[in-house]
Amino acid sequence: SAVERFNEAVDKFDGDVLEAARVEFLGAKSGKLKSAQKGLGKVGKDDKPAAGKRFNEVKQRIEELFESAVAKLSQSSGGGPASEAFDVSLPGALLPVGHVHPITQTIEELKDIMGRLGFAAVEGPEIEDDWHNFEALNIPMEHPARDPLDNFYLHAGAKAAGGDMLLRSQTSTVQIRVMEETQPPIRIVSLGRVYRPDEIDATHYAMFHQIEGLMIDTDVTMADLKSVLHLFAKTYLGQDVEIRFRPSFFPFTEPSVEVDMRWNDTWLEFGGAGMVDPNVLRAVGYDPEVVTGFAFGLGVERLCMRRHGVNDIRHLYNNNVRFLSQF
Ligand code: FA5
Repeated sequence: SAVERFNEAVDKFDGDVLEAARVEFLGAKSGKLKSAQKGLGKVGKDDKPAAGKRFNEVKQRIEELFESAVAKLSQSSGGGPASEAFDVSLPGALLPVGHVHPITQTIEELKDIMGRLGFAAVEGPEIEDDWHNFEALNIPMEHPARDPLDNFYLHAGAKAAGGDMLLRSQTSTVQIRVMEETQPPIRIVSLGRVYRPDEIDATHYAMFHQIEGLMIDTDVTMADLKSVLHLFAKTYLGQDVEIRFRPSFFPFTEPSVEVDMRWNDTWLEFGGAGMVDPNVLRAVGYDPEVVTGFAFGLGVERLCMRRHGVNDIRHLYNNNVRFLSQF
């Protein structure tokens, strides 16, 4: 019966059953071995050596059973009965939980806002060729925007047909890629990284993100651009935000504007916009007599910083957990 009781404890993986079995057989006061030991005193003189020997064998066997049961129960790892011994009601150890980076959060939110305005999110490559970053955007060979001091060109070996490869300096490249593959009407946004060897300060970084919007259809006007940017800004920054267009120049839009937003009494530049230049429409095989469109490109970091009151772009990229865990 000792074998059965100790096996039962092991099968059930139950320390209480094991303890009860220990008390029953090995208990110092009233365990079965103890009473057997007491019984030895009453055995006749001739039988004593044999009885003593038998007692010691039984005692040793039971002690072995007990020790092996203890050993089995203390192997708590592994599957099977071990998981039954795991106390699910114990509070777990709290591990530090990470945060989605504020720029990633911003990108998701901006995508969502533009999605509700009917703009589908698309992506383009960060390593671009001359055609998509410059040529098709009406930036000819001699244009200063191509200056090696203003761009991250890849090593001399990385040439595409017609020019050097580079890290894209603007998400406007994606406009070209989408128009090359799709016929109007088009309504897309593209959010992603761009690279410029700018001097780093509170509002400039050498890698940052832009949100690019593009709408092409038969009679898109500047009024459409303005109302889309208005809705976008109000949804992201709040109903109090004001928006202002200043005349500007971009090779790929005509007319072009700089987009400022006023919030808490200051005007801030967020990006550029305009009506897609007929030369760009022609470069992708559209007829500018038939379709028109607008495009805009805004700095994602600037939007995020404005919304959350971050006063230095470097905070976003220092990987300081005390900063990041606030988002
Ligand atoms: C452009 O990049 C144009 N592609 C925008 C555009 C798109 C115009 C479509 C017309 C039609 P710009 O170089 O001004 O424009 O940059 C746009 C925005 O990116 C800036 O207003 C700013 O918010 C952000 N930006 C520019 N440089 C940096 C930088 N170094 N660090 C952080 N943000 C920057």
